[in-house]
Amino acid sequence: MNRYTPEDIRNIALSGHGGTGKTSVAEAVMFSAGATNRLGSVDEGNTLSDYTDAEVERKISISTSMLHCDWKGTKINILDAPGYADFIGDAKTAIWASDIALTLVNAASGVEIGTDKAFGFADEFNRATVFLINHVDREFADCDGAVSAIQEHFGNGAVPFQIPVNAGEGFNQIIDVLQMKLVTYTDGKAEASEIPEEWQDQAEDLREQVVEGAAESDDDLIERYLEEGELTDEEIAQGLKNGMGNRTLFPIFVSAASKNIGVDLLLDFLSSFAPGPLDLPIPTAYKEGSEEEVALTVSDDDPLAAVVFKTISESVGDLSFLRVYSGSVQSGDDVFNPNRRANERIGQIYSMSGGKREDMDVVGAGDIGALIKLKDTHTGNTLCSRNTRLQIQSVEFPHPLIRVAVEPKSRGDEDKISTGLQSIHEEDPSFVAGYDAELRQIIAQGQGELHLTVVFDKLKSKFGVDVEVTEPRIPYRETIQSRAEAQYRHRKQSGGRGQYGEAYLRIAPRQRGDGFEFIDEVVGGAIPGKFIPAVEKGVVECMQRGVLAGYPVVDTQVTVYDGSFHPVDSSDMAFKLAGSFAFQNAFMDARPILLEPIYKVHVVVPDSYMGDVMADLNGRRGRIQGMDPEGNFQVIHAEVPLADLYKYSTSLRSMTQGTGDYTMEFSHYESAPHDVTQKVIEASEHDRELVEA
Ligand SMILES: Nc1nc2c(ncn2[C@@H]2O[C@H](COP(=O)(O)OP(=O)(O)OP(=O)(O)O)[C@@H](O)[C@H]2O)c(=O)[nH]1
Ligand SMILES: [Mg+2]
Repeated sequence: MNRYTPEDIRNIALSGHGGTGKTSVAEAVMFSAGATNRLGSVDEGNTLSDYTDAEVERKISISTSMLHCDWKGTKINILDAPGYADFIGDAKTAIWASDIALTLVNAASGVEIGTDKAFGFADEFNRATVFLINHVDREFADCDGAVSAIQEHFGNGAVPFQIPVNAGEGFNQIIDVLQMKLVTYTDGKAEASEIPEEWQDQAEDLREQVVEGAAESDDDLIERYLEEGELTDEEIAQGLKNGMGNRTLFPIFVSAASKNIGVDLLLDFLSSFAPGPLDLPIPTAYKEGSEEEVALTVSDDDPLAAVVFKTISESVGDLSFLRVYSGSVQSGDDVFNPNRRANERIGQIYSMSGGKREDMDVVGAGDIGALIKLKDTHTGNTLCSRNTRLQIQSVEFPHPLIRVAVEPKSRGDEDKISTGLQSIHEEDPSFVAGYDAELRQIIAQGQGELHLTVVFDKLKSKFGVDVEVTEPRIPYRETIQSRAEAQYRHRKQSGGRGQYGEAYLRIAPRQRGDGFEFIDEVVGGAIPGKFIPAVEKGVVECMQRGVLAGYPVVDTQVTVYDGSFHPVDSSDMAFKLAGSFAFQNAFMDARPILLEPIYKVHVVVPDSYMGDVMADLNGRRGRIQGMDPEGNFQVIHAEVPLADLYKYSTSLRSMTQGTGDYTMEFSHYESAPHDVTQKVIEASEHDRELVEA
């Protein structure tokens, strides 16, 4: 395979809302470039990119696929990311690892939550955004509406570079204003001709906007443009690249990807005008273990600096997708992984076309490739040269939105399940799992139910563990509302040495979040000083076990103020028991209550769904804190008890037909209503009976 220099590489992440046509674009690109001789379709389940069984079955993308082809001498690397919210982690890392976020917009639906997310990620990582309005051949396609929505959301830097002449059914003509020509598609062939008279004015107007957009990328250019009223082709090209690179210009293209209309024009543009690895800022690298920045240059001759942005399991073993920023890697190289402090030996390298692999000799600066069977390298890790140890900051993975409890269906799989879950987390950090000692459950957390289903399928196929999924317990807390006093004497006389210890305790509520405080007010040696820590230990153990329903007691002040001892029979053990039981007695007299965790929830929905979403939040005992309009969306801020958020992502998505999105974070604890408390107490009694039986 021929080697490409960095200026001849374009790294493109296909991004945007679910179902906008990303995989269809990837297929059309590969077909147009002659990298495949059949235009596959998502509906028939035969695309290069959606090749896994789960994707074919569901007709959606689940995991980022990597594809590559040659377009007139430029190497096009494509990362076809999933659009569904459950797989947002992959969408984020694909944009992180690319230079251009090609963000698809459905001509009939306009800007959606997924568009916003893709734009936000590109902004975060300083990547170029190019919009592609797809589905232009749909009956209800409204390209003007989509352009306005894009401009309303993302500003006037978004400029149409094309006019769809006959949008809607039968769509087959595009005016390209950069080259000022009309392209007509018939039976898979594209033919260029003069722009018809009636479109001339509009095309010229648009061209002016495009040139203006190019000029505005740079002070010198804008000056020249204002003076001369025109720019040379080279200046336009430079201006376009700069404008996209510094995110002042966001070109808008049109297509009907499933019919392979428009994709060739897009490729011409991206290969000739869009920024490549040399034109965009390289992520900051730090000297290993320090905050000292290391400047990288995009050159094969420099020491290696690369990141693993994705890990997939294939029949041959795990493949790590690598983006090289500086230097190069080849098979047999010894490299270093600073995140794991591990050396790695590079084995075979592949270039991918969805599920198909081809051997690749070397991944040079600016390029992307797949490494096989690295020993100890996971998603987000840096690989660098052993001599110049540096680390590139990894992306922050999205916080989980859904939590469930899992247990293996067959006994004896406990070890396998934790190894499996850990390994899946390392491949996909947007999935998190671990044993929660307080809840005594393995809690698995992800971005949505489908995400978790995919994870559990993988757990079964790769690690041989079948799991049962249940609703997780809620980490309630117990506390008191008033002061109380109690005493307990522990005394035992059975044969040999006896046991004796007595403690008097006073307990009082503290402010929420102030925690536990222990005060020793014993005077005159009623309890000898050496036994006081045992009393405290007894109290603490009882608090951890909980009194009301088995949840930890918080925000309580405990004062030991009196007691008695026996010169021979007293011991740490006896005072621990005295402390523990005295606390338990006092607690029940101090108007105990259950506290429940409350989460801050921010829901983003289109205006039209706002009423339904608010009503649903009310039904979940949510308190609406406020609302902010954001374009056509409303952001609803609410506080909702965690107990009522189980599978909220699923409800929200079905309630809003996939257009709603939310984030949640722990806020505080507050007292649970009586009926909830009663239910929790009953459940804990039931559990206790089961354990005792
Ligand atoms: N009519 C029409 N249908 C299209 C076009 N592009 C894609 N489709 C259809 O739209 C559906 C979704 O297309 P995909 O290519 O899977 O969309 P995607 O953005 O990759 O979807 P996810 O990866 O799951 O987010 C499929 O049924 C495609 O055949 C288009 O331009 N016109
Ligand atoms: Mg797809």
